[in-house]
Amino acid sequence: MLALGILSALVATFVVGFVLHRPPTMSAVANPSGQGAKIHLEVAGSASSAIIFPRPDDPHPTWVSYLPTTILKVPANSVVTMQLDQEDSARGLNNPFWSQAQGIIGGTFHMTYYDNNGRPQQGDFSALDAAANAAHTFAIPDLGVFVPLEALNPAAPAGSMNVITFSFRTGTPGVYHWQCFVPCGSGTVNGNGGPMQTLGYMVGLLVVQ
Ligand SMILES: [Cu+2]
Repeated sequence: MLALGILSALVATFVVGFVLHRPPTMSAVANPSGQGAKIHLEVAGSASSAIIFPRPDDPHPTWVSYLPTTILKVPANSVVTMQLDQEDSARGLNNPFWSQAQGIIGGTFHMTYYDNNGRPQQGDFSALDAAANAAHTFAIPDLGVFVPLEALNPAAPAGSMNVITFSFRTGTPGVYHWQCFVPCGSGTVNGNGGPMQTLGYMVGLLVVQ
């Protein structure tokens, strides 16, 4: 009986810990600078060493990651503003088509970044200057939203981030898949495994309600 009890406890722990494991859900907050809701995420080269929302106990501490989570709850029929603090280096897009922003209000994203001399700059952009400079993308295919995220310039001071902001409109309630389109899963087949297929890293859900 004791052995059976222990076995049952181990199985239950496994099921809860691995099979049912899901990243937490983060709800959008009221946008402090205007209408609608806002989501603030960090994009890091490894989950454990992120600057703002590090996950030191992450089961995959070296995986590229959107942090703190990739399950995002936003209101229906409203404007959602995203702020993405991007600190990863260049990985490059396989398809240069994705270096063009699509589906965002006004057609442009605002970005603070660092030039080749390590000086801070900012501007509004509709695309990256080169597909090779993409670190990741934020894409919600069913909403037509595609935003390339510029890599941090190697000349930037240590601990810097590009801050990328843009807005899009949600429609009817539903659960929409979102993901990165840069094959950034280092060490997996064509870079498309691992974090590219796992909720909480380069794949997420947009819960519109
Ligand atoms: Cu990515």
